[in-house]
Amino acid sequence: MNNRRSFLKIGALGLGGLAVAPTLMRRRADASATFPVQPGDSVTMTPTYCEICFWQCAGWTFTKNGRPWKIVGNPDDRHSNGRFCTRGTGGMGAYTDPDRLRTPLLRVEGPDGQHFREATWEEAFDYIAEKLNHVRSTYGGESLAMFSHGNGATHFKTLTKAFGSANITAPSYAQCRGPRDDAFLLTFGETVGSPERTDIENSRCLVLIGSHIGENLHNGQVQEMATAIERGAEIIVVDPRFSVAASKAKHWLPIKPSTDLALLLAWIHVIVEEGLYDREYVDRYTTGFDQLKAAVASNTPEWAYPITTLHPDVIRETARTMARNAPATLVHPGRHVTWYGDDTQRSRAVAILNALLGSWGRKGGFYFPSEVAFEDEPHPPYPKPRWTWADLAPDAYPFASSSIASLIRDATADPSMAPDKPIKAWLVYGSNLIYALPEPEKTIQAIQNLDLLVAVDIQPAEICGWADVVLPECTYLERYDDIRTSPGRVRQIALRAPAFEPSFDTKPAAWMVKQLAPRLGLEAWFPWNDMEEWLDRRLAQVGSSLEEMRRIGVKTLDGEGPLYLAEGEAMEFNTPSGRIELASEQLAAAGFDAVPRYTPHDEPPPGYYRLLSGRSPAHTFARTINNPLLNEIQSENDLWVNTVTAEDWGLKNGQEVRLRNSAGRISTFPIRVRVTERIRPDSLYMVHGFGHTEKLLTKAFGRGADDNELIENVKIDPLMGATARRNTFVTFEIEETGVEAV
Ligand SMILES: Nc1nc2c(c(=O)[nH]1)N[C@H]1C(S)=C(S)[C@@H](COP(=O)(O)OP(=O)(O)OC[C@H]3O[C@@H](n4cnc5c(=O)[nH]c(N)nc54)[C@H](O)[C@@H]3O)O[C@H]1N2
Ligand SMILES: Nc1nc2c(c(=O)[nH]1)N[C@H]1C(S)=C(S)[C@@H](COP(=O)(O)OP(=O)(O)OC[C@H]3O[C@@H](n4cnc5c(=O)[nH]c(N)nc54)[C@H](O)[C@@H]3O)O[C@H]1N2
Ligand code: SF4
Ligand SMILES: [Mo]
Repeated sequence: MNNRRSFLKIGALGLGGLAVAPTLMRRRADASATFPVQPGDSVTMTPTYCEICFWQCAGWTFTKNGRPWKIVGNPDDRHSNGRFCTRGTGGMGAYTDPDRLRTPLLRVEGPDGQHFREATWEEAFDYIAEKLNHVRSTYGGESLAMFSHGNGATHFKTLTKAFGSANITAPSYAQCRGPRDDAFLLTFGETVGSPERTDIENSRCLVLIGSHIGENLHNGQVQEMATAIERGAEIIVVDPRFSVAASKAKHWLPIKPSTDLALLLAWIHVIVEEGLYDREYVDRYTTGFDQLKAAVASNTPEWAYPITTLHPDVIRETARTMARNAPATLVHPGRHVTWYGDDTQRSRAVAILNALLGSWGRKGGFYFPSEVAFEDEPHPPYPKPRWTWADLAPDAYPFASSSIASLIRDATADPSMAPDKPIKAWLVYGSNLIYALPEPEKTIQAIQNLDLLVAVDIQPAEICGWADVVLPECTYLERYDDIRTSPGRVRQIALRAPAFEPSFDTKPAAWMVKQLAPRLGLEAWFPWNDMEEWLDRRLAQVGSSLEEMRRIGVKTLDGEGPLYLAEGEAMEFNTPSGRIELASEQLAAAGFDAVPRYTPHDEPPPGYYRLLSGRSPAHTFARTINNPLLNEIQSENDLWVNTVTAEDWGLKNGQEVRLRNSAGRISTFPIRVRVTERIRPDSLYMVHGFGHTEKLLTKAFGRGADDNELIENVKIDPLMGATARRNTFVTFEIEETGVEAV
């Protein structure tokens, strides 16, 4: 207990906004017993940006006498404002975890079947090169697919393109924010990006539809929400569960899950019918208003009531609250939006609602971000692939703006989908596909069809167990990576530099790629010796240098654009009409609804409940469960069960149950029940990422349950191919007591 407290306390000190200059650091340290630096201690601080999630906060890694000490936010950084979240503060645990991968591993055939043996890097690279060269000469370079998540993948992506493949993908599109991005592209001609261009801190009314900010701990966003609340913003939360965000809200709308589109259409109806929309904005910037008005004419709050279970008075009152605060009303677009299969259309409704309120390009709504872009070093042109992922299902998903990881997986699993486009090798960098893609049995089936699976990871994640070759990467605290350039209110760059030498026999991805490239005849694409040289040249493009960035960590460059539209400013949107498209001709032309239309989703069979999932503030997906610092805060997930449901089943708080989905699949591990009023009786909830099956993850193995193995009835968004995962219906397996439902 004590340990846990003192760990959080270091984080809390980070929250105070630590001075970055070493001298100031020391002065503070001397003045305060909470910084136990003794005279003669040697303290180093090295800039980094966090890899524990994809918000990429910039901070400083501190060592004391050569030992890991702490990580704190960089006050100059607009992602963190000098404060790291719980997970980022616990990032040191990724470095100290004794369960880390230590050396390359090769799958070999022995007398007792297959096993891994430790290999040298030379052996690993030679093996990979032999297999990849064979794939290229037999099938073509296109037959390599790369899955990645994380900035460390930069050079592996270059390698994949140079090899002749455009099949580069990530679960952050079709399993995460793809539908939102495509809906905003269709409506405004631009995506909301990451970090989102949401002007939360200036919002006077913030509407969160399932976005559980506060548990979803994207740092700057949480801080902005706290600021907005302090300034008196009205918060409206739509969630079947009383989330942390709901506890800060003026209105909590405990919607029946899967019916949000009906609520959105009813809100649009009220705003249109009561004339509450921003007329001048709608006239100046939008098209399709009349079509929208006609389409939502029957979507009254009374119509939405039996669908959503939300009272018409509440729907009207919240719509008027939004209008009263507009344009500083932000209907948050969400991030993880792959829910029910009509997710792009639901996100379209969110975009349309924002357009009616005039919040796009307005203070307190969506600002216009600025970004830094680096030129690549001169290199030979990439070979032009004869086919890409888009050709795997040429007639499907016409609005997919990015590659669909699940489609590439499915085509690998079922080569008859595209017999002349075989996928024969996977390079998986920093993505535990067994947990990130739904229907893991399909992922495993796909893997059976491969000539080669290479997994690059820092820990023995489940995907490694399926690999032919496992390449152990050193953690983000032990390496350089590409410069962080993500968009924001200002043009900022951040450096990640190593605070430690790589542990064991681990190496950075950049080094791996440099060794592999010549074995594949691709060295011309990597005209540098090491990352220091590469970064220094890259930084010169913006008048900086590695030396400067090592000193300051974060740099704000000139040249940011205006954040908001000026009064009456003309603007051409990047849509076919050049305007914000309330009705979308593009969608109509492709046979889809020009204005979103509600259609009901599947209902749980009797005795079953809808399984919902989300985030814990202490963890990121499946990747941090084994981190010793974060595992100490939370080592397993629990199952939220409404009091009434618990009574029906005779369930007690803390009791262990397994779950069975409607296809009969039973969870591998049991999960503890949390009896609570904070969730609707028709739903259950758990945090994603637990229930690990890999024994080498000693702290994560068998703790809690894995939502992903239970996901069934996956619906694919016909517009862009996202895999919706909330049509999963589960019931309780109570072996221990044999209690039956009453
Ligand atoms: N069932 C279900 N599926 C989901 C989600 C869900 O909520 N439920 N969420 C979806 C969403 S929103 C997203 S964005 C995706 C996330 O999908 P992923 O990012 O693929 O998530 P993880 O399963 O955490 O896998 C990350 C892997 O990267 C490894 N790793 C960590 N640091 C490093 C590093 O520095 N270098 C290398 N080489 N590897 C590293 C970790 O050990 C881990 O194996 O998942 C999606 N899938
Ligand atoms: N701590 C932490 N923070 C994270 C991450 C992490 O792993 N850990 N991951 C980051 C990433 S990549 C992403 S994409 C985001 C994901 O975070 P978000 O985009 O905020 O959330 P979701 O996972 O889509 O939604 C979870 C919430 O939706 C509610 N919900 C479930 N069904 C419905 C429904 O039908 N209607 C409505 N209105 N609500 C519903 C759930 O009760 C839950 O509160 O989080 C980011 N932040
Ligand atoms: S939000 Fe937290 S985990 Fe994510 S990058 Fe920032 S500090 Fe790291
Ligand atoms: Mo995500």
